[in-house]
Amino acid sequence: MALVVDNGKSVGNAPFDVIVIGAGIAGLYQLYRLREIGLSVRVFETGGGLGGTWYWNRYPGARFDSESYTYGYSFSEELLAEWNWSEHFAAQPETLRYLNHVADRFDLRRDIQFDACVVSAVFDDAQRQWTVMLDTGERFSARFLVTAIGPLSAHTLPRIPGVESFRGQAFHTSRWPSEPVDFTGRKVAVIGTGATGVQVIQTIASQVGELTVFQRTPNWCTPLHNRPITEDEQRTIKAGYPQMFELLRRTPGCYIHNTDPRGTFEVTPEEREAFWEKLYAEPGFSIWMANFRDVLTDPKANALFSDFVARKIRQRVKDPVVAEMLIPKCHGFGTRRVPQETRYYEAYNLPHVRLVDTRRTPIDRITESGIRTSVTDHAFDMIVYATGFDAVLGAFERIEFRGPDGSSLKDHWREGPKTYLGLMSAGFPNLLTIVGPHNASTRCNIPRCIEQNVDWVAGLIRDARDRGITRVEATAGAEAEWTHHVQGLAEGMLYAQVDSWLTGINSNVEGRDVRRILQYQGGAPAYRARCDEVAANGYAGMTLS
Ligand code: NA7
Repeated sequence: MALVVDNGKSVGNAPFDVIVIGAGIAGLYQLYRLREIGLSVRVFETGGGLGGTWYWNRYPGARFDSESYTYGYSFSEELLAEWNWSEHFAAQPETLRYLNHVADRFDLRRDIQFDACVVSAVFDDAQRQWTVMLDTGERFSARFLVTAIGPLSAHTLPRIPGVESFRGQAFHTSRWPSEPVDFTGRKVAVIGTGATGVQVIQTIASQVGELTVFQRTPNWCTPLHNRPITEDEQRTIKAGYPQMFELLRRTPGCYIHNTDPRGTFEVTPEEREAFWEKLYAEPGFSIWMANFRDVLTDPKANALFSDFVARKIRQRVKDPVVAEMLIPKCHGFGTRRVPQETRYYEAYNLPHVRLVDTRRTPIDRITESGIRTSVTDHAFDMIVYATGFDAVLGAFERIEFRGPDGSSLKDHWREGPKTYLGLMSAGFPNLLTIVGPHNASTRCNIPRCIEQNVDWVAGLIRDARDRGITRVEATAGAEAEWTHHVQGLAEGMLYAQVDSWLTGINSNVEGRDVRRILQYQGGAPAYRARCDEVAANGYAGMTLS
């Protein structure tokens, strides 16, 4: 095999057409599509197995909030026909089995290199190719580089002194061990009450000896209403796939739920209450996605609905002091990610479950034996860090991307991401950032937006190959226009006025204290239309040579 030579030094085997970073849902499907058009592809995956999110997040209680059958890949009728989801909202082991099944069925593994962590990627303009370096020092080159690194993959431990000093067991939820963890009789602390913390807490509460939850900010959690899929439902789901995917193409977030066209104050108080009761009894995200059209934009509508959910929390939590601690006071419903729960609030009615408000009694440090707050020392056998991710940007910053003039992507995005279609950045040719910032995918039933991103990127690379084009790059003007457009779409949205990972805030990471517009808020149909228009117009906004 020919060697690529760089300044007289061998840098690896013959270049691939495309290198993909990440073997999660996006990377697997990108590999499938690129191989289908006859390209040589190598996927590098940090994990020891495939699945991305579903490989790493194997903590107790991890499961979908999207209906299972809306989440699976849609590209293969045979796959849709043969796979039976067992529950309306499948748990992590089933999803990981599904992704492994997909990889085997389409023979994807042979192009994936596991335990391969990419640390840098440098573009050589003379060769018109990227060279990526792994943490082992090995280097590989390709004409195109596709990042499929996920918006929630760079996990973060809390910036609290003493994290390394704890002598008991400690796990971040996104680095959960593969062997079973026994909670029986143990004193367990959970730090964090986001979507992950909620799933962990409700699952382990009945297994532990004692559970202490350290909550900094409560979230508005609503019932998931999960249940098994019956045989009749299975048949109906499979027969209805074409219509369902058609519906998902029309809704803003590619969920089966669509915004109610009515305004909150256009109906009588009785109608409103009945509608909200109905939503509260419905499965999944309908309460967030199919609510009145103004609940996420009009502060008065939002406050009224937040009051409704607060009443539910008060009804479900026996101790009124604890109930008040669990009701968010500094942000309205749906302005942060809504955790979906199953008897989460009832967990706080158990005698061995305690809630600590870390705003009132901050965590001073982690000690050898547990957690020291401003008022006392708590002893634990185990600490679970459900402290989340350096969302959207973190995974990009953990790899050093350098364009042809040596400038880094991190510097280019220092004041916030600058992209074209959330898929490219000016100054970084042949780099395609699927599911990256400013892309519809981070506000989406993610596999649906992943499929759109991947198909678009595969189309671009195929067209480039067919036309003998070896370099594609977003223009600075197109990047500025798209970035401005994305920022404008977020104006007036209540979520943009609140701290959370959706706005890029993370107290555990230096510099993540300024809110950023990270997501495209125009809805997946408009995003898809714009991407299609760009392609149809000969990749307007890009230079191709
Ligand atoms: P999230 O939603 O970012 O939640 C992290 C939680 O950890 C949240 O409650 C944080 O409180 C808390 N946290 C983080 N750092 C600290 C420190 N230093 N001290 C106390 N508490 C802390 O991550 P998840 O994993 O739950 O969910 C991420 C997404 O994955 C989720 O939205 C789904 O889409 C899938 P805070 O709210 O910042 O006050």
